[in-house]
Amino acid sequence: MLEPALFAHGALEGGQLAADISVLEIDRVAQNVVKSHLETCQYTTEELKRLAWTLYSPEEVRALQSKSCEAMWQQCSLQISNAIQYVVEFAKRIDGFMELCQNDQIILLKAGCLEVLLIRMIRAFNPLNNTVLFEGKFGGVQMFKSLGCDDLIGAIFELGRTLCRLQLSDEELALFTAAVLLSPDRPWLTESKKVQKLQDKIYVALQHEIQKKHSAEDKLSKMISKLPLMKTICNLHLDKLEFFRLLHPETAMNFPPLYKEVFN
Ligand code: CLR
Repeated sequence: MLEPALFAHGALEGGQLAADISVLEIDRVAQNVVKSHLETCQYTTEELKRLAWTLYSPEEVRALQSKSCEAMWQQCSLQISNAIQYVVEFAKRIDGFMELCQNDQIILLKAGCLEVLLIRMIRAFNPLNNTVLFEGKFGGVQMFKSLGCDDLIGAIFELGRTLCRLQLSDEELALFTAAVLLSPDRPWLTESKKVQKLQDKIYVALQHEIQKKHSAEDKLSKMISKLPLMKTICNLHLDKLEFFRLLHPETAMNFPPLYKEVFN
């Protein structure tokens, strides 16, 4: 469903679309997207490298596990909310995004920001010991036990592992997240043609970037093949949130405003 029109029309193979967009323009797109990503990625690669082996101790993990479900949801929504702010800033810096009507900007961000976060997660994910960065330290799935969402957490970690296997560079990550954000098939878009044009250019730039090292067709299709799992995770998250709201309306009311707005 999220498969770019590029593939559907065979434009990538034929070079038809690539020919319409000049090399210069593609370079400009790539530079802008990569710069925007690096400016808004929350943690530098060096910072993450340094943190990678800062693990929660077993006692700290136990402390997290014995928190109430409400307290843990509150903590997670705060972290997610902080991370979303950087994704919003990323979107704003992508050439063309601010030229879309405000309605479409909001639709794209609401629909795409969790997917972008899940892709960005690989920077803060250590596949060697299956841990993720949470509030300054790395920990495994057990950390999130008190949420009572083992299936959701399991799916997020599984995605982390499979995405890490692709060994995406920051450039590839930047362009992939931009392409996901600029998905023309989000419901209720008013100018999806404009979004499509932006996404096409980004996918061509991504293909160029991958080609520097690999066979682009192969890696790009592997990247795109992870989109359905991301969609599943987003829907599962919404289900869990809805259920949580029913059980704990007061806590849900006090979730960070940005988290509420995006997942209302
Ligand atoms: C993703 C990449 C961002 C920084 C960041 C911030 C918050 C992290 C998130 C990353 C990864 C997923 C994460 C989240 C906080 C809670 C969430 C660890 C590293 C876990 C999977 C729990 C989700 C619980 C839901 C029920 C809300 O640049």
